[in-house]
Amino acid sequence: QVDAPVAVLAICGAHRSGKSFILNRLFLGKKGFPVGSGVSTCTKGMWIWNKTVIVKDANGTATKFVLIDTEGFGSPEENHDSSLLTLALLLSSYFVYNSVGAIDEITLRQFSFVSDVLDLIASQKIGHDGEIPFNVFPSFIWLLRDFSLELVSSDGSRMSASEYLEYALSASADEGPQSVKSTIRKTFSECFRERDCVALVRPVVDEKKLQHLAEVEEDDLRPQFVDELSELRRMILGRARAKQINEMFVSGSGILSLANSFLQSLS
Ligand SMILES: Nc1nc2c(ncn2[C@@H]2O[C@H](COP(=O)(O)OP(=O)(O)OP(=O)(O)O)[C@@H](O)[C@H]2O)c(=O)[nH]1
Ligand SMILES: [Mg+2]
Repeated sequence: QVDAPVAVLAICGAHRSGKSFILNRLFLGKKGFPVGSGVSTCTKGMWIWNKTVIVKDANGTATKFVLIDTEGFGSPEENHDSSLLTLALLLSSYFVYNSVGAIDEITLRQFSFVSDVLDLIASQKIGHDGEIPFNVFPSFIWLLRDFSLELVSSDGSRMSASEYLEYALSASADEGPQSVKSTIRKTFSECFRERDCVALVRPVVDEKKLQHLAEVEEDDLRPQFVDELSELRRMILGRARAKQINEMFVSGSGILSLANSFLQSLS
């Protein structure tokens, strides 16, 4: 029913890593997508919040968001990781990738299939002459959770979280240009030209509260976490743009049609 252009924000990443919790705290308050405290997968498949959420930035500019929460990757239960990641990437205009701790090679390999998605898009000739339009892929933010390492390089100089992401993406000298690692890094750089990284500390210290964060009041969260959350919100609003396909803005019903056609292609 939404006629206006909408920004579509999707979150993906490891299962049981606080994806639903962070989406709620960013946009929906204490109530929102279900957050689970046990070991079994909480979010199944893909959930779209049933209202658009209007968020105003510091200048009062309002953006309408459609929020998408997804099932976590690497669940010991059913596994639809690459289909979910593909669908979330194609539907969103802003993509949040959630992982716990440092960026490592195993997590980066999660993106190796993105090059296959690129080939698929090229073969479907979504862009002119099979060229992939820039805005097919969303703005990207890598969210590091429970991050407690010092952000300093080997020569001791400080770096931002985004510089850390670039460092993790830079290929080392002994990697050949055709190696899997190099391909992932190249594809990553080509697809996500607008990319950032934000590190968040543990929201609380107490283990019991950590298991039931959905019930924890904002005042009981660590001040550093609250500050980092505000910075994250500011960053998202600064980068969020309405979803476009081939220069056309997509409305609410357009998102549904897109979801349908992507699902058919994936099937
Ligand atoms: N250590 C830690 N725990 C968190 C954090 N955020 C949420 N949690 C806890 O992690 C558990 C899972 O939170 P969810 O938001 O349901 O995680 P999820 O990634 O959506 O889980 P799935 O939907 O099952 O993939 C809950 O017990 C939360 O209280 C965090 O930043 N750090
Ligand atoms: Mg969840």
